[in-house]
Amino acid sequence: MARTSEDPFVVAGSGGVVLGEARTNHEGRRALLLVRGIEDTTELRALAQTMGVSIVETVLQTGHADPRTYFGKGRLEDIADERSSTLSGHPWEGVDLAIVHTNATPRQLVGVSQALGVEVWDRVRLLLALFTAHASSVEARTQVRIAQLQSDRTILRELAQQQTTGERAGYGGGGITALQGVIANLNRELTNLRRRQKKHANAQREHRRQRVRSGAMTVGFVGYTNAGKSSLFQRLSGKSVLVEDQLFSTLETTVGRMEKSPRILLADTIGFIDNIPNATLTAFKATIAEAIDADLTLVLLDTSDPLDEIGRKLETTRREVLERQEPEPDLLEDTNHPFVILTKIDKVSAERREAVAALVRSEGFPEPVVVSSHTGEGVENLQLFIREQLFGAPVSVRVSPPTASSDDAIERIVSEVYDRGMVDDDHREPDGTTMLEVWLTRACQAQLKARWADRIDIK
Ligand SMILES: Nc1nc2c(ncn2[C@@H]2O[C@H](COP(=O)(O)OP(=O)(O)OP(=O)(O)O)[C@@H](O)[C@H]2O)c(=O)[nH]1
Ligand SMILES: [Mg+2]
Repeated sequence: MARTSEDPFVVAGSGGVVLGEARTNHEGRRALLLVRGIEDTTELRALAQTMGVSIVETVLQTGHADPRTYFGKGRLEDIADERSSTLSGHPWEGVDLAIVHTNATPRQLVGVSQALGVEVWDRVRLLLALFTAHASSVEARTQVRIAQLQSDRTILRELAQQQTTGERAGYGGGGITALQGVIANLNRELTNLRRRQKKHANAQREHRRQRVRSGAMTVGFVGYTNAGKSSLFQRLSGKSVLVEDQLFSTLETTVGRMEKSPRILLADTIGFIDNIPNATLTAFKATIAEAIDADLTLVLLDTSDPLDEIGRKLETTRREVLERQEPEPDLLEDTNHPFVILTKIDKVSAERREAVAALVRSEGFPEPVVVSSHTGEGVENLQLFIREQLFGAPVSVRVSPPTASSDDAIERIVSEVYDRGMVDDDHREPDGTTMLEVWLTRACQAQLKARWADRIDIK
């Protein structure tokens, strides 16, 4: 079926509003980038590049953004004329997408699309298209679709509004009734997706509870996208996950055990980026919760980024972590203070590491831990750091032979210690007395002491 510029497909980008299908591959598309005023477009370009979309030209317009069309109607008409009259070989040949360098209002998206006659993305719709392209698990697909539908709905409502006020002629021949039908379908789909997501979140929460009951501790890796979270996760857990030099490779949470530390679970998750509207973020809440409501949250920063970018990313990450931390009294004993890990240190000089560490300290964080997932430098130190944060220093446990009042076999008590902590050293004396070096939480220490008061000694 041919689509006209009245069709919400054109406005709503990859949303698949009507048919429930989403375009996931944008590789090879050609786009114009519309920029209002002097702005740093590096990040948006990186996002476009990650999707294989080439920006053939940046069109600049000075002054403040126009509330209806971002660029102003006259200027957009000029651009539309130039696009429709391009001859073969012109850089604009094959352009079927315009990206506006802002988080646009629905009104602006509709306005620009109408004037140019091509699909229009703003920063948020670009991100949504990217998420849709990268979502591989059911969990990720569900949350991305929710975010996309929410965004589409704002545009459809804008179209409906324009029709009722007579600003705009009928929609695809069906007018306002057709549009309302589309919105109603969309609402139904949203309700179903939310129900599915909630079920999943509940299941995750139950898993977490079980883990806590079994004496496991969780370490969450959070940070800006491309900070090196999945690489470090892989290095520490030995579990294979997707690592790529692109933004938002990871969209879901993966949990794995830290090698040689069976009681410690690591959680790799989706990264952060500046300025995503709350509605979009809410869709990802359940996924990130796993890493943020962990016993220990590690904020990863790419040491090879420019200093001012590191400062900005640290600020974004801190805000996200604080805003999302949900106190769950049945899960957490203590508040969870984030620590900073500086990644990719193989890429920078020693002076540079120090400069970044100084910046982190000046932001009020404790001394950062430095690490390279590629060379392995600092990995052992980080493992030790994680253990110390979760368990405190290892303790010496002495288990003595049975007495008149307590007749449990030594082996019975020793195996309980093994169950609850991580044993580094195990030494047995001829009479069976056993000396253990163990990483044990304070709570576990107290429980063991209470149960075998005269048989167990912990220092
Ligand atoms: N030189 C160097 N590169 C690294 C290191 N760790 C990660 N990288 C590279 O950085 C890029 C991003 O790494 P990922 O581990 O995918 O980063 P992420 O934080 O999981 O990224 P998203 O999931 O996309 O948010 C990849 O190209 C990695 O190879 C490191 O220690 N040294
Ligand atoms: Mg990742």
